[in-house]
Amino acid sequence: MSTAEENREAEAEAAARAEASDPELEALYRDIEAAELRPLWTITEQLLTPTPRPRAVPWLWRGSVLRPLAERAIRLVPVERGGERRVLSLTNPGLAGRPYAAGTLWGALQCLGPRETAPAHRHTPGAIRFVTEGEGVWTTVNGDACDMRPGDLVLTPGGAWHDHANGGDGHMYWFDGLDLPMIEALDAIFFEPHPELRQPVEGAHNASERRFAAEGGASAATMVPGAVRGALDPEPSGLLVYRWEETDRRLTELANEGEEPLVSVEFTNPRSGASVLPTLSCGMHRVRPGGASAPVRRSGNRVYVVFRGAGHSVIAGRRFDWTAGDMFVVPSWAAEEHHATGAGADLFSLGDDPVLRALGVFREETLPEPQEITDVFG
Ligand code: GTQ
Ligand code: FE2
Repeated sequence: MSTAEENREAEAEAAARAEASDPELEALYRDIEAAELRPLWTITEQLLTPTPRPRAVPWLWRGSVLRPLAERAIRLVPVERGGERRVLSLTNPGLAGRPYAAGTLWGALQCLGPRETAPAHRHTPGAIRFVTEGEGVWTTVNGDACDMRPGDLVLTPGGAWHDHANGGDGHMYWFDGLDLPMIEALDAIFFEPHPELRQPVEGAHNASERRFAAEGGASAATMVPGAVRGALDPEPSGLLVYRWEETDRRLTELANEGEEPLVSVEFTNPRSGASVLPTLSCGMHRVRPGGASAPVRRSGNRVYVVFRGAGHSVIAGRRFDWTAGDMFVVPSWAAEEHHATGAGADLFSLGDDPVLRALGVFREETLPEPQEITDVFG
């Protein structure tokens, strides 16, 4: 340390001592606090951090833990009376018990047993469903019954009536993603139960899908390579279901075009090209075996669901090994890179970036070097 630095430090210490022992100054701080005020100069470093400091931590929930717990809940907890929705919410240990995957995102595993119905209701938070396992369930959205199969994405936009009905004899499991914490932060939560357990279904199932096909919906309009960057739309997508066959086809095409270790599509509102909901983006990522995706970090939170395959991700220097059925969260500004083994892997992602992009605060950067792994999760 130079003499100048030593002097400066000594001066600062002396000033702090003087402040601490100045009765007039102490009285000022007491009176400020008593008046329900806070002096910015004592808290500015906590508030205006150089980069985002999310309280949520990188975390992973294993399907091998989630799935048996959901199965036990199917056996023990009724869903129709009192039970409402049988949902296990991903609860990030950094969030002091709040039931959120990240500060802005709700993520959960929902399940239904044979012939069960999760009662109809509507709320201001918007939701997406990504099916992981099972068949026979449809989600009815404003009278349109959307059949759900593994790999399908189903939207229940904010304000839309929705219920989930299992018409079959099997168990069904899917990932729920909601903007609930965002809408809560905006003090804008409204919820309303429907007078009936199931809302009436108008006509044949999958009306939005047929309407979109009849309008000549080119498959290109339902997803774009990479991510939606520009278009903003306060309206959610009118197309309520995105089929796995189409997603798989687009990913296969993209993977065949090049050699990149990771190819991505984002699901889009076919009318505007914007993200599927005004608050939420959904994507699907195919990780080639052997390679490693470029290390990137972004502002905004993401939740991933491993749909197919196995591999690991390095998140903020920590290695998270995963396999199909696992779910993990990448909090804002944590660096992430993905590796797949075997035949490669498909990762579904949920993000809050449409909101950040709309407000002009989204940032993304690629790091020059792969991350050093300092720790292994779990
Ligand atoms: O299925 O309607 O995970 O309202 C959280 C809130 C699912 C749903 C969740 C919900 C739902
Ligand atoms: Fe709901």
